[in-house]
Amino acid sequence: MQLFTFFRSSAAYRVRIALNFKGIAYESVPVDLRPGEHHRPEYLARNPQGLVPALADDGAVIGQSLAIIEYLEETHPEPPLLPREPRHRAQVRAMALAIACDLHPLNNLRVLNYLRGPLGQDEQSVNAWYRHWVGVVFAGLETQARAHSDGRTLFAGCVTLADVCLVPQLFNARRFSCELAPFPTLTAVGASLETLPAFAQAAPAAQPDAS
Ligand SMILES: N[C@@H](CCC(=O)N[C@@H](CS)C(=O)NCC(=O)O)C(=O)O
Repeated sequence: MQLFTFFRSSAAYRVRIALNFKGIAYESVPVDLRPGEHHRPEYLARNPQGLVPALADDGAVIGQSLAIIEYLEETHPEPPLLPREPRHRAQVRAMALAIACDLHPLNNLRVLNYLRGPLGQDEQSVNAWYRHWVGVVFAGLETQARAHSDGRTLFAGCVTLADVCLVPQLFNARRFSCELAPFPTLTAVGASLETLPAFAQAAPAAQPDAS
């Protein structure tokens, strides 16, 4: 398998955690977002959406981190990233999707660049936008986490898809100096998860393209 990745990409970070957790060997192919390598024709031929990550496996290329992780879950079911019970799976997916669908797209690089460029917003306004959406989504997630977490993971002491989404989003929030004190459950769970090898080895600073 080849993972098209950028060390600081939180969506790629999710997939790196999932690959490590399941013990799947892969080759890391860096796509540097800073000079816009994701807009180059050779990358667009692989992922027409022009975003990282993308996973190449056996001749197929898959985009969208959650689609990739679901694919890994189906092809490599052990250890699982979703609980067995349908209701529990739905609760885990609900927390993961709050991050991946409601929060992350609002704060993505191309959205921030559109605020900075065509909409003429200064850095202070862009940061206010960023922190606002982190605060809104994390507030709901903190309440969900209090209902389901044992303090070590988001759901019942098992590492799940929700944890895979949480840790990269906490990394992003810290990079943008977001206020995290109102979210003690999320930060405690994040600190606990970061000690696990699958998470530590997926961290941006541990990647070959980190700079
Ligand atoms: N929903 C997509 C989001 C992918 C995404 O937004 N990737 C970011 C990096 S975290 C990216 O490639 N950004 C490039 C840009 O915005 O120009 C997924 O989960 O894979």
